[in-house]
Amino acid sequence: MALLVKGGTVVTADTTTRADVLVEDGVIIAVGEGLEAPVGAEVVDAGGCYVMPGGIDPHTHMQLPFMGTVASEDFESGTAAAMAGGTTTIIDFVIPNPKERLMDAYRTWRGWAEKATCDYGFHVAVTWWDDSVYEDMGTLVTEEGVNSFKHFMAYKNAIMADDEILYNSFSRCLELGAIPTCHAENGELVFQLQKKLLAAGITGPEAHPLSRPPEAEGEAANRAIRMAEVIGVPVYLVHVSAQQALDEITRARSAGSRVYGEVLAGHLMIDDSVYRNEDWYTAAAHVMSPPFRPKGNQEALWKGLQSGNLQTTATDHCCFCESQKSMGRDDFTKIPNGTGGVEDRMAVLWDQGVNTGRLTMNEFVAVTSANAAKIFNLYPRKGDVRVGADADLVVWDPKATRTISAKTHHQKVDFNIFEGMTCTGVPVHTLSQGKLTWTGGELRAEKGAGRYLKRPNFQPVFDAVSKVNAARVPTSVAR
Ligand code: URQ
Ligand code: ZN
Ligand code: ZN
Repeated sequence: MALLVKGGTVVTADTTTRADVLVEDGVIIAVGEGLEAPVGAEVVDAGGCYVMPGGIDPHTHMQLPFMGTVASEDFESGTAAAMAGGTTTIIDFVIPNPKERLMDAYRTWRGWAEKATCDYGFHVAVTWWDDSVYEDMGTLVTEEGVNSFKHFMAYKNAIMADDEILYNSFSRCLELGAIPTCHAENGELVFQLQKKLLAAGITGPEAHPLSRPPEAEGEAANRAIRMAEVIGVPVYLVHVSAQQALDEITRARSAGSRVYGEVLAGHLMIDDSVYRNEDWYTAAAHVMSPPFRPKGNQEALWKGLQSGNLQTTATDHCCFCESQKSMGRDDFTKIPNGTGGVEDRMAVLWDQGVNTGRLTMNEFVAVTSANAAKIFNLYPRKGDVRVGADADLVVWDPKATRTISAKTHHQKVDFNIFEGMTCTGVPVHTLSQGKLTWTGGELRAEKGAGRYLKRPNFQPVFDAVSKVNAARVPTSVAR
């Protein structure tokens, strides 16, 4: 069935044009002024609104088993909430336990995600190493359309990847034309600081940021980047939260290294004062890693986006309710790490980015959709408004407002880190695969309608990059 989005202004990462958008069978079939609606077509009035590519959140953890519990948001509720906020694609994470075959974990997560209501992909974490990991990475790239592998440099004695794993996995990524991504915190340093704080009797959530100083992130960011530079592979750093990590990315990029950085909407707007809130749960609800940082880091991260040294925004949507966070009431290291935001990312970034002049509308589209599509090889199927692209669109009313609250959000969690924030500029219609899934305040998400997205590898880019880098690292000493 055809649907015509009429009267809007189409905003992509590159252009701003008065145009109608005609969609049919889940794809965009025409973009232009004065399009007529075919007989029987549904018409969406986009007058006074912007029509943008649906948001892509490259970092979510729906129903993640973690720290002795399972994240409260599942693939059905989390993808529905995403679309209520204008996001139409998520890239989630398969996180094998050490010694668990990657392919087994992948099949488990694929089963969980079958109930997703919007399209989704998976990064796969490398949490251990042996020949089977090497083999499964190959299968995932060549047969399952996985082109990105995650490495947690934090979480010692759990899923932490040490330097040996990083070296083996980054090297395998280069062979396969896949991109390594990293949670960059020095896990050993964090582990030792956690022990020291507990030994000193500091057990509350205020200890969380003290155990994860910016230096722990800056060191790991540099280590991941240097490792990638020597091996000759690009690298993507997730949830960059501190100036110190951004500085490492900026150095590497200005030296021509292919390094990408992601920033969370929360880290752009929230500082570490939340951990000193006298209400235990309010402080614990903000326990995530890397932690919210001291004032000053937020503006530095905005400058990272404005300068192009950070390319994508995400949420790291990983929700735990009060009963779950309370597992750490007597020991902050047992508070499940994670916060939400998949429904709020686009609106808070528009309000604090576009309305303040930090970002143009085109840059907004780049950092909320197009750049993630390009980096993870979904572009232009996703991340653009053009004929042939998927009909994943958001109709954005720049004058409408929404006050964010856990009382009204669609996320399955009893806390919202953006509680009370009033945003000017909100999605009034969201289309996924050409169907209205969010319209007039009504959520029409359909369980299981989401499709798994295969993401081809980057062989051509890697062939070029690896030739350049191979020339830089001698593999034999001239006699
Ligand atoms: O580290 C992550 O990205 C996962 C485990 C979510 N939790 C978090 O605190 N960021
Ligand atoms: Zn992480
Ligand atoms: Zn994460």
